Amino acid sequence: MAKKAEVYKKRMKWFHQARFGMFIHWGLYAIPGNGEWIMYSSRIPKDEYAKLADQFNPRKFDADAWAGLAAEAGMKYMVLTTRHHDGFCLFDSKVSDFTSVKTAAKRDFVAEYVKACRKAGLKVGFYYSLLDWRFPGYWERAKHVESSKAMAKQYRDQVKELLTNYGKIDVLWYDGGWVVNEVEQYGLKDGTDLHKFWGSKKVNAMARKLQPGIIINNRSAIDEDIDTPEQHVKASKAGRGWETCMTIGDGWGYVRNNPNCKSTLVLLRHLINAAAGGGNYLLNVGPTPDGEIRREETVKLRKMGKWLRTHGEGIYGSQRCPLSGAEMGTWTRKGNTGYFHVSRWQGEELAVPLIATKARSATMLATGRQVKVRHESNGRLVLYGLPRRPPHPDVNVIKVRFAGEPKAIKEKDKSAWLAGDA
Ligand code: FHN
Repeated sequence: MAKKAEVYKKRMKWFHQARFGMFIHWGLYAIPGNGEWIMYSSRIPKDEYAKLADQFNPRKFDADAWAGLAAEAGMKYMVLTTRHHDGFCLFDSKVSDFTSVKTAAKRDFVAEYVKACRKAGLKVGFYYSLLDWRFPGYWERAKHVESSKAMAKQYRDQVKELLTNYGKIDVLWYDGGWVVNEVEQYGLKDGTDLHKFWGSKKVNAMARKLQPGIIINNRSAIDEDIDTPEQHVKASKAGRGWETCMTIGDGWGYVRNNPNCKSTLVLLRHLINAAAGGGNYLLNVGPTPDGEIRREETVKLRKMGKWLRTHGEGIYGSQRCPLSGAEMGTWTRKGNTGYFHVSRWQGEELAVPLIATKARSATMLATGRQVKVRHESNGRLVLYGLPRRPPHPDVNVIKVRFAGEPKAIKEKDKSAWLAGDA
């Protein structure tokens, strides 16, 4: 057991340090411009949808520009949809003609992406959908048994191609490891045996043999290395890696009219909350049919990168922190140092309750200037001598050096604070 835990800890080391990655959903679905589910949502017949491959020739695709933006945003790894549910591959495959190499583009976008990631010093992640909507056996297994088997075989063959043909790969990001009506069609109560249909235990063992340090997510019907909450931040149990994935606007793939974009502050809060729980934030972009990342996404990612250059100390490699900042902010930790990420700036003084560990000193990360500290009854830590106006418009970080690992006070008598003698 100890050996397995040691191997896992070593595998996860860079991931915990990284904290922040770029998710990229890009493929034929960018052409209609209403997200990556368009083929199913509009029930576009397979042959009609396949004609999009004749138009897919993105002249502005520049993998170095994508990787450059990710690095500028402070991201440390990237995950690209090598093949989504529509079955179209952005890589060369011996088991499919529905690829960007064998159609209009005549390019292996995955190869260009991998080269650019490495050139930018980023870790390389592959998203791969086990399911493929083009197989009738995905929808009606009983009626199309051979088709469902062929779909599972395609998965096994293509993961082998992806992990053999492109050098060192750091993350295998599975998706679509579910099936339709799993109880009726497979007699499965909760999908726990679904890995038998896919053969994912054997595939993942092969993946680890081909790529010894690879991190595999929990979406091939096996838990593997990391949990993957989607569009919300939810920390896994201590010791278990996890990564929340989110979009900036509506849809993962390109959505031409996309008014519902999150603010930079909201995106930063998600990153901070993930770091506070010891997890990562995989933030998605959906490039245009021509291969460009939209301005709405670029602007926000650049702002996040600028913030991280001054405030990233409390994010990269941060640990879980038991301190509560209530609605004022969020704590992360590194050893005996706490980082209080404040997005509601009160002014020259700020009092944070229920802190058991004595604070020795504090500084503002944005300015490097000292902040005065005072402990009061019921563990109230008063931070004062702060600038009246927030140095950064979105989130400001107060770095607090504690006398030991910061611990929280558990309120025994919920009324004690009223008299100030908790
Ligand atoms: O169906 C996919 C969806 O298109 C998208 O790829 C997300 C990203 O995690 N995963 C699935 C929905 O959970």
